[in-house]
Amino acid sequence: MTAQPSPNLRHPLSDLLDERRLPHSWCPGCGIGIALGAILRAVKRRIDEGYLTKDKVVLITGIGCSARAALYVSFDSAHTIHGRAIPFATGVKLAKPWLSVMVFGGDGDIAGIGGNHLLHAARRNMDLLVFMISNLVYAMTGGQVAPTTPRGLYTTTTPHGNPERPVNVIKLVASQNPNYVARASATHPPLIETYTYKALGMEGFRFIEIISMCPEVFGRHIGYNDPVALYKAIKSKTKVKANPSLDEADYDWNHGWVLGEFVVNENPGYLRMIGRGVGP
Ligand SMILES: Cc1ncc(C[n+]2csc(CCOP(=O)(O)OP(=O)(O)O)c2C)c(N)n1
Repeated sequence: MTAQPSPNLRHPLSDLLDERRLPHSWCPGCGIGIALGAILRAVKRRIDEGYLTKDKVVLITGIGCSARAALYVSFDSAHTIHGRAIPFATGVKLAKPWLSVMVFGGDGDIAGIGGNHLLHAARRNMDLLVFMISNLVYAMTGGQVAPTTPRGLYTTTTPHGNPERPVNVIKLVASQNPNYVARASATHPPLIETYTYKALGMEGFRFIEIISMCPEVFGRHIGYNDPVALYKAIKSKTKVKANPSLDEADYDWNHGWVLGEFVVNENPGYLRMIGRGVGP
């Protein structure tokens, strides 16, 4: 007989999850749930400490595997249009400045189709916390090459290897000098939690890239048939650095990614600049 869980046993994040929606749709070995879990732990800490209340937290997403996160949280959220999460979130923040507005999306969503919005939200130092899940492909639609796919890698649409240089989104966002630009990885959940906790306490535009594993439509194309092998490969290619320079944000598949905080500023956010209050 299989042991049944005690009815009194609750998931530590149950207060923030809409358990009616579970199980979620992410594949075994996917990094998106790991990232969302770490982010929610940071939100929970801020709530438990009295800095935030659940009714003042909002999660806006576009479309894609990552964007499905909006369905699984039990606080206010909106699952909007591919690439347009940042403009929706900007509208929410301008209409209700007291809300703490987060955006969560894939690299195709945030840096591909939504790349223009990303640039201008960063330029404005708009009071948003944006998470970009870099699983290095357009996952939901079958693993097409994304703007972040490292050069040379095989994807559904680059059967001879990706000939293009990827966009370095850390440098792109940092060029607009917003308040926070950091890179973490789903292979390092405590780092995601630490950066999120810190960013939740700041104003202005805050951007956290999270390198993530997509075993199903990324890993398989480059020879990792086992999700654990892809996880270990990405873990071995990521290293945490204190105060890295922006040039250290460059990456390729062989040398991997430097994780760390690339930009930390305390400039006034957009809401303060236009005299609409400060808000978290
Ligand atoms: C305007 C528009 N273009 C294209 C699509 C098709 N589409 C849906 S999900 C998706 C890929 C999403 O990839 P990404 O944003 O990287 O997120 P992931 O699935 O990898 O988490 C695409 C191209 C769409 N829904 N809307």
